[in-house]
Amino acid sequence: LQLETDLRRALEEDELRLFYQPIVSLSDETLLGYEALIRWQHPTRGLLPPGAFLDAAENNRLTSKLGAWVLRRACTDAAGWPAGLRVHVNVSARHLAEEGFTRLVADALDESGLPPERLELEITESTALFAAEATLQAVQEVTERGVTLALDDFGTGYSAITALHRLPIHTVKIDRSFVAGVVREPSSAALVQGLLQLGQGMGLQVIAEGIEDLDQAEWLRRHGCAMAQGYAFGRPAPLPSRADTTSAEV
Ligand code: G
Ligand code: G
Ligand code: MN
Ligand code: NA
Repeated sequence: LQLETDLRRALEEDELRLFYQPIVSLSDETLLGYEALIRWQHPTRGLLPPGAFLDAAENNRLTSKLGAWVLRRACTDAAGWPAGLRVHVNVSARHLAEEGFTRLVADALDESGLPPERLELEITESTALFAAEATLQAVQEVTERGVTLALDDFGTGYSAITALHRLPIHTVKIDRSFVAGVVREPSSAALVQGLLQLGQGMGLQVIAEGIEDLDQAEWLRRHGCAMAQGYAFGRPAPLPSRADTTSAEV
């Protein structure tokens, strides 16, 4: 497949980039950390979003190569940030179930010097569906080290509750498709309130995703959501210089 070949070359030629999107505290808008989001700086097609190439990597050994690159780069970048800031890294279900995954996380942390408590791995609900023994074992091993797990796109899958039940989840990220309507659609509002209660009732951290305006931010704050992410607080962007990240403002 052409895309696969190109992607292998992109890894070798250092064409992949990590963009970072701020995660903030809703009460005072202080910066808590960043989610790493992959991009491909393609030599002829320009900057490509993950949707344009991640699927090509999902069916073969590229998954682990790409995942390893992301983890190493994100940990190295985050090790240079002020000590309070955490980094969120998206991990595919397939990669998590692979044999070397735990070792890779340990190596990425050791090589970068990033304390494990500053790394959060984002998995999707479907990961719980494939929760094979290998997945559960990997999750156990990394969380024992102090790395935390976030359940991404919370509420969109068929297995949200199963995921919460089976995996040691630390954070849930309420999907932006629900957040979008909180101010104007009673059904979205009810859904988000339910997800907030579920998360809080289980003692989890809750992040609302896809906050695009201040009305949404205010609604979520009023309904007890502590953390948020979205264009209202910052778009995914190349890593700010160290000088920029020494300020806690966003
Ligand atoms: O950045 P953007 O909103 O276009 O991301 C689209 C999707 O790609 C999101 O679901 C996000 O979780 C996923 N994604 C982004 N970066 C990575 C990555 O490094 N690894 C994996 N597995 N998924 C990623
Ligand atoms: O699935 P995941 O949550 O990892 O995907 C994050 C994706 O959401 C990224 O592609 C990012 O660019 C996008 N995103 C982040 N904030 C917003 C937002 O406020 N509005 C919209 N429409 N997309 C967002
Ligand atoms: Mn994510
Ligand atoms: Na999401």
